[in-house]
Amino acid sequence: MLLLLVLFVASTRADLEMNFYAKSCPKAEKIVLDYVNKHIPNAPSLAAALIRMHFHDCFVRGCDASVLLNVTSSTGNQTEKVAPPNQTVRGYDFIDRVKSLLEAECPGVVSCADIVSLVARDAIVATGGPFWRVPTGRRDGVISNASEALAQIPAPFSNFSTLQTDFANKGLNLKDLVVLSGAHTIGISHCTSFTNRLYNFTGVGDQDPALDSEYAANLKANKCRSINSTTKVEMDPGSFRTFDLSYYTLVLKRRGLFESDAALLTDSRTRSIITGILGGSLNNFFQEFAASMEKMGRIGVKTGSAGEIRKHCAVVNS
Ligand code: HEM
Ligand SMILES: *[C@@H]1O[C@H](CO)[C@@H](O)[C@H](O)[C@H]1NC(C)=O
Ligand SMILES: *[C@@H]1O[C@H](CO)[C@@H](O)[C@H](O)[C@H]1NC(C)=O
Ligand SMILES: *[C@@H]1O[C@H](CO)[C@@H](O)[C@H](O)[C@H]1NC(C)=O
Ligand SMILES: *[C@@H]1O[C@H](CO)[C@@H](O)[C@H](O)[C@H]1NC(C)=O
Ligand SMILES: *[C@@H]1O[C@H](CO)[C@@H](O)[C@H](O)[C@H]1NC(C)=O
Ligand SMILES: *[C@@H]1O[C@H](CO)[C@@H](O)[C@H](O)[C@H]1NC(C)=O
Ligand SMILES: CC(=O)N[C@H]1CO[C@H](CO)[C@@H](O)[C@@H]1O
Repeated sequence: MLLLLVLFVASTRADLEMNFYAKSCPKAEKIVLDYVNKHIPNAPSLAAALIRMHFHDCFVRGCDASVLLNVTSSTGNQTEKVAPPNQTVRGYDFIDRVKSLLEAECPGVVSCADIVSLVARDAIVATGGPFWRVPTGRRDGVISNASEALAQIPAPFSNFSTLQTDFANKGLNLKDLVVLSGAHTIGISHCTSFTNRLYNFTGVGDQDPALDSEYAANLKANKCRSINSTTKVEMDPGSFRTFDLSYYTLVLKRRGLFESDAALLTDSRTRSIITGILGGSLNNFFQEFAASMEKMGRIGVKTGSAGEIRKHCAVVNS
């Protein structure tokens, strides 16, 4: 009895572990890695989309693949996918294709939440970025709620105190905030995510004084010609495919695209983390990034017998 109880407690409160699928699906991680290595080199911009998907997943109900759930017409539930922060998330079909390979190998064993975590890491590595450890054993959630995504995923117009609180609510500190924001060294943004800074910052047709005026003028003259421009821009122009330190250099030059990037300069602690990263080496940044990503990947995870292993990543099992 006691043994059973201990086993029960252990199984419901289990932690993530390295190579969780070693016995249940030994080839799982290799299948993910091979698929990523085969396809990401042809579509390198997806690496940015996939790490962002992982971030958005973890910030709402923990890393439980709730970001992947479709709106269900029967319940009419508005899922995380349709919340404004997610409208620009891409890569859902990439996850679905990895899932079908894993379902063919070991049906009902590998969670969509682990797939999102593994794919994000492998895709960043495949494009020359940092490696981080991805312990596995996450299970999939059964709830996805658009209003929670809107409330819990930081917005591009978030100020320092909002960012600090949003991250602290997920167990992440100021160093994690600065280090993880460094992911903006790759990828693109739609102009609409920041055109208020160019055209109407306080509602009187003004520009954000925290944004370098030359940079603003350039954006207004080229890619982001109106407040409703749907064009996309590189967040780290010139090296948007390279995972390097240039995001931080831009932020210090007041050329971070979002108010959330600029906000990192408004607090002396985060500012000195930035100068520290720039003063150190890229290797140090990669190590810090790895540590913060592993931490992010553990946010609110469901393990043991919590949640389920979805059959299709876009729908809860029936
Ligand atoms: C600190 C709070 C953050 C805010 C406010 C924020 C906001 C945004 C916004 C508004 C975009 C552009 C979306 C678009 O218009 O297409 C974006 C893109 C991106 N974000 Fe963040 N982000 C934050 C943190 C993070 C973190 C923690 C990561 C990953 C570790 C991340 C990774 C990315 C990447 C890679 C892109 C480019 C996506 C692509 O190319 O499709 N961001 N972010
Ligand atoms: C949809 O909403 C119902 C009622 O609030 C809830 O029980 C169910 O878990 C929700 N489904 C998802 C996928 O969030
Ligand atoms: C979604 O979350 C909001 C805010 O927590 C809550 O008020 C609402 O009832 C939830 N919706 C569903 C369908 O559960
Ligand atoms: C930051 O933004 C929040 C939410 O919009 C607001 O309540 C708060 O006053 C702002 N803080 C500062 C210091 O501007
Ligand atoms: C600027 O913002 C103000 C207040 O939100 C709004 O009334 C005005 O129409 C906006 N101007 C433009 C050009 O969008
Ligand atoms: C965007 O704004 C410009 C200038 O205000 C306007 O002429 C144009 O019709 C708008 N486009 C859309 C798609 O709303
Ligand atoms: C989920 O929705 C997308 C479109 O938003 C659709 O292509 C896909 O087939 C749906 N998946 C499932 C399993 O219903
Ligand atoms: C992938 C996905 O579901 N994207 C949706 C994001 O939200 C917009 C607006 O609600 C939808 O049109 C997209 O289909």
